[in-house]
Amino acid sequence: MKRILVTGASGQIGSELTPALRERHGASSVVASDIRPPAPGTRLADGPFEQLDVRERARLREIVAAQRIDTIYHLAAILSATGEAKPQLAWDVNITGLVNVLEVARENPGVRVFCPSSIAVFGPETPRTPAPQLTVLRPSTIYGLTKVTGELLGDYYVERYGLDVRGLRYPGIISSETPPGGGTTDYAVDIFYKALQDGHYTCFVGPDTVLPMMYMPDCIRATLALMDADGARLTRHCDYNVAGLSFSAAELAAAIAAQLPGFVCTYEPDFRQAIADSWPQTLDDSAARADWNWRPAFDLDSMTRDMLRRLGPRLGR
Ligand code: NAD
Ligand code: AKB
Repeated sequence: MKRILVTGASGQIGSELTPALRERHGASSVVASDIRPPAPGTRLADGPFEQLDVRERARLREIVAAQRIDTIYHLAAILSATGEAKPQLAWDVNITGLVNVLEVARENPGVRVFCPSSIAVFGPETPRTPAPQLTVLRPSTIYGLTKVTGELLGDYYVERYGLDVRGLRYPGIISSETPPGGGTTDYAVDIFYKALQDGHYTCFVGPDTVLPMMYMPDCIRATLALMDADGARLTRHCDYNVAGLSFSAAELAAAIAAQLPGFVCTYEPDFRQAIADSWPQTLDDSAARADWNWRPAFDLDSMTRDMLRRLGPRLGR
C-alpha cells in the first residue's frame, strides 16, 4: 500500500493533487502538509494533515518515519513574483526545502520523490518558439535559479545515490479550486475571477504576451503519468518539458468575452512583464510524448468553458 506525503498541499496545485491522490490510494494513505493550515471547508480536510515547514529537516524526518511514507510530492515553494520581492526567502524555501526532502529520502531507502520544475528555468537566451528540452538555462529570476538548481540536484541524487526522483517543467497552471500563490502567470487565473465578478480585468502583462499554460486536469494527469511511468523508459529525470496550450493575453480575453459578452480587458504591464518576456512562448515536449505518452487534453476553448462552468456558480453567476 502506498504512503504518500504532499508538501505545500494547501497551494494551487496541492489542493487538487492531494484529493486526486486520495481518490487513487485512499484518504488515510495521503498525508497533506503545509506551513499554513488548510483553509476551512477545503477538500484537504478529508484526510490527515501535518503542519510542516520544509526547512525543518528534523520535523520532516519525524513525519516520514511516523507515517511510513514511501513517496513525497514536494510542492512547497515560493514562486516567481513573490520570489522577486523576497529573494532570500525564495532561495531558503526552494533550496533548503528540496535538500531536506532529498536527504530524508536518501535516509529512507525506497522513498520516491516528485519535484516540479517550471518554465522559469528558461531565460532570455533560450529559444522561445519552442524552448527545446536540452537548451540554455540562464534564468533572470531567483525563482528560476532555484528551479534550475532543483533539477540538477534531483538528477544528482538519481545518479549519485540511486534515488527515484522525477520532475516536470510545469507551464503556468490555470485552475478554479485555489487561487495561484504569487507567480507571473497568475493573470491567466485572475482574469476569470474578475470577468465573473466585475466584467472587467486590468491585466498586468500586455495583450501580445504569449506564455505556455496548462489546465489543472492536464497538470494532474501529467504528474501521475510521470510517476506511474516505467523508470526504464525514462530518458530524463527531473526536467521534462510538458506543453499544454499557448495563447496571448488578448486571445484569452477574447475567449472569455465569447462566453461572457460585455467582458472588457485592459492592460497595465508591471514588473511581471519583464519576467514573462524572459520565458518562452511554446515548449518542445517530444521527450515526454515519446517516453510516457504525454498528450494534453484541453485547448483554449475547452479550458475557458470549463473554468467558467466551475467558477460561475461559486461566484454567483
Ligand atoms: P503555491 O504558491 O500555490 O503553493 C505553495 C505552497 O507552499 C503554499 O501553500 C505555501 O503555504 C507552501 N509553503 C511556502 N513555504 C513553505 C515552507 N517553508 N514549508 C512548507 N510549505 C510552504 O504554489 P503551486 O502553484 O501550488 O506550486 C507547487 C509547485 O509547482 C512549486 O514547486 C512551483 O514552483 C511549481 N510550479 C507551479 C506552477 C503554477 O503555475 N502553479 C508552474 C510551474 C511550477
Ligand atoms: C510562476 O509564474 O511563477 C509560476 C511558474 C510558471 O512557475 N506559475
